[in-house]
Amino acid sequence: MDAKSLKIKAAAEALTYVKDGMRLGIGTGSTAEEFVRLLADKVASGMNVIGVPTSERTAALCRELGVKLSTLEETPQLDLTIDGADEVDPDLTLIKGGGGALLREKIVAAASSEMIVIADESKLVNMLGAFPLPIEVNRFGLAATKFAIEQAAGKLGLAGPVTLRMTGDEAFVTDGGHLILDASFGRIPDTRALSNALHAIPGVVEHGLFLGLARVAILAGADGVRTLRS
Ligand code: ABF
Repeated sequence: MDAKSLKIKAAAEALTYVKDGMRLGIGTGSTAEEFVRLLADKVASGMNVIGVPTSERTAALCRELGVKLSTLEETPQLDLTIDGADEVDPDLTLIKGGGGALLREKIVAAASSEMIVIADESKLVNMLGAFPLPIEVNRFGLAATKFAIEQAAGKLGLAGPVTLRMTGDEAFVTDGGHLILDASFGRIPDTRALSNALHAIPGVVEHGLFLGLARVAILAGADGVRTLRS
């Protein structure tokens, strides 16, 4: 089964958790886009939901397909967020941010009573870290922040290249106007310690480790859909 079909299967299963009247957080990435397409079909046939998008890209797709949008200013509490991930571990700790939307994704997930992750089963790993950890940073003091990240990681026994994400010749800029450093530290045995260490660095806006946010992961594979709960 091809990757797109797996994403559609995971998205379709997630849609069964969506009930009429819900306030939804809507994720970013190719799997979340499949969810938006299926949700739009439900909306077209009469389901009434509002969505808070986690990126401008997702907002544009929702508008195009007729999914009604809100903001966290208008709707500060959400019922359910559905989003993709770059890696998922068995405790449902995640690495996110490969799509560059981690800050809004984390704010939206934290504003939701529940978060469901949708992915193909290749995203499930025993220990996070093969996927480089995205870290959203302020533009000011970039080199100092990068140095501080390397130092903090070193104290936890983590090392590896920390590189500025680029789009062609230009630095990639997030929807919030920040930059992203991708940290290739390899396997991360203590995600809580790394999370705390990164949060202690002033230039770090947010990082892509999602701890304690996802309660359900829907993972699609050739043999069917598996639902993991934390
Ligand atoms: C977002 O999209 C991210 O946090 C993650 O980086 C990415 C996953 O994308 P895809 O579903 O395209 O693999 O959810």
